[in-house]
Amino acid sequence: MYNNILSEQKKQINYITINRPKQLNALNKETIEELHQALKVADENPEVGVIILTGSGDKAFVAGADIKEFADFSISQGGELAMNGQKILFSFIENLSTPVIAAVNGFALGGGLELAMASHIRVASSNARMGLPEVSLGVIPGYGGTQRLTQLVGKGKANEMVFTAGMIKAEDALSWGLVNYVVKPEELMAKAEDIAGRILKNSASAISSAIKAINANFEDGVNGFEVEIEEFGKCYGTADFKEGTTAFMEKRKANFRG
Ligand code: CO8
Repeated sequence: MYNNILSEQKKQINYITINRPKQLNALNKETIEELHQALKVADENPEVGVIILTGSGDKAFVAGADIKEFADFSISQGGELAMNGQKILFSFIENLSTPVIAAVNGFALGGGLELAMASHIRVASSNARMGLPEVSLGVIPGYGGTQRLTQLVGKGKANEMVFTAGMIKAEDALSWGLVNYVVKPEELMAKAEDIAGRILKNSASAISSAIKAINANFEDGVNGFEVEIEEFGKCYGTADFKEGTTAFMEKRKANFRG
């Protein structure tokens, strides 16, 4: 069905793997479109509670946008590239109602790090290397990197990472707050699944509301507190709210996904 990615569902987790190992999983146009499609399908499937995104092979999560494909673009094509990519993949992921965990299994560079940063949670293997090398190519990060890196690590560290175009090690990414956990490569998927399992115990509709409220903090001209109030109110109309509160009164575990 897809040429550049694999999408597989086990229990309530949808695994999406970028599968161009010979190109270190670089994101060409077709891969971006396929990722959009697979994420949309997973998000709309009520059987899916968490999406785990990773790269094929043991070397790279994603080594960036496919440089070979974009090297001769004009100004307008460059702008369009960034705008379309942000719309169909990077902002799209951030605003999905299903949580996305990026399992960063190696190089996450340029568009690859931007993909991990657009995901809701990041776990990295100890061999992962992260960076935004765009200025070494004469461009800047165009898939939301200047914004999301600054949100995650603060302006000073973001400036350093973007201006130097350098790579940082997984341990540094952890201490900077760029990733949530660093584990041995062989433990990466288990760690992502452990987080997924803890998410899956909870109300999918409440998590979807939480994503909207948290994201609202970063939207221009939007009052996040107001979005929180609105989403909080909406929860009262859900079956999950009834189940969660009833289970508490009955001193049993809530069964949200039965
Ligand atoms: N795009 C296309 N192909 C890639 C990319 C990429 N981003 N990264 C790696 N590859 C390919 C290599 O060309 C090579 O292919 P081949 O065997 O046909 O020559 C294959 O993957 C294996 O790579 P290497 O032999 O280089 O592997 P190494 O282990 O020696 O090095 C590195 C690994 C350090 C990750 C190295 O591959 C590298 O530096 N890659 C590029 C990283 C990069 O700069 N990424 C950011 C891209 S820019 C971006 O994402 C924003 C969009 C900018 C638009 C482009 C403007 C020109």
